Amino acid sequence: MQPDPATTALVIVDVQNDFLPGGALGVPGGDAVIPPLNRCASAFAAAGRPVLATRDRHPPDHCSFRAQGGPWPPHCVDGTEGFAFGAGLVLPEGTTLIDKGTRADADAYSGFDGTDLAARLRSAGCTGIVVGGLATDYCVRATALDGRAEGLAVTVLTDAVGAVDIQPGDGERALAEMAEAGCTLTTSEEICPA
Ligand code: VGL
Ligand code: ZN
Repeated sequence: MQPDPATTALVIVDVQNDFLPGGALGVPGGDAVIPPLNRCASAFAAAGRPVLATRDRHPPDHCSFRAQGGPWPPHCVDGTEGFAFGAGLVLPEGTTLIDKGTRADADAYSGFDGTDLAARLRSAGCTGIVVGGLATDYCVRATALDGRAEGLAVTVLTDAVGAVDIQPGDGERALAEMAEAGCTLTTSEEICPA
């Protein structure tokens, strides 16, 4: 089932160098998300549908970093190369950027957490989102689940997400959880045929 084109936005989650191979928290094979996301971004923009891109944007002393007692190595520190979008990602003109995790004392996996993403979508008349990016088991999961909690129709592009998989199967479990919460799992081919 195709999402209603008139009211659906594309939300690209955290396709940043630190989540790509070679990055501080690199997702194995993570660059495979870029071609399908580029294709969908271009198709959404051509159809006049909103494209939004989230960024993990941490200060150097962020609470999620090990030095502060958090679980992660330093990553996506504002202004660093790791914070930058992957070089191959092509965001259409007019893409709305959503920064999260910007406060030292609070983490934010979800693109909705502490941001104006929900308000932006509402003001654009969106009742649904199509989600892809990194990482399946963290920020994609949290964004998709929060989208459902916001009452949005949520479609997750299974060929345009990649998992950290700290425990083997984390990505697959996250996808199952998203489906259980009412997200539609499909491929970029279904939504944006090549
Ligand atoms: C993420 C771990 C820490 C993500 C962000 O974007 O999935 N994962 N910060
Ligand atoms: Zn982070």
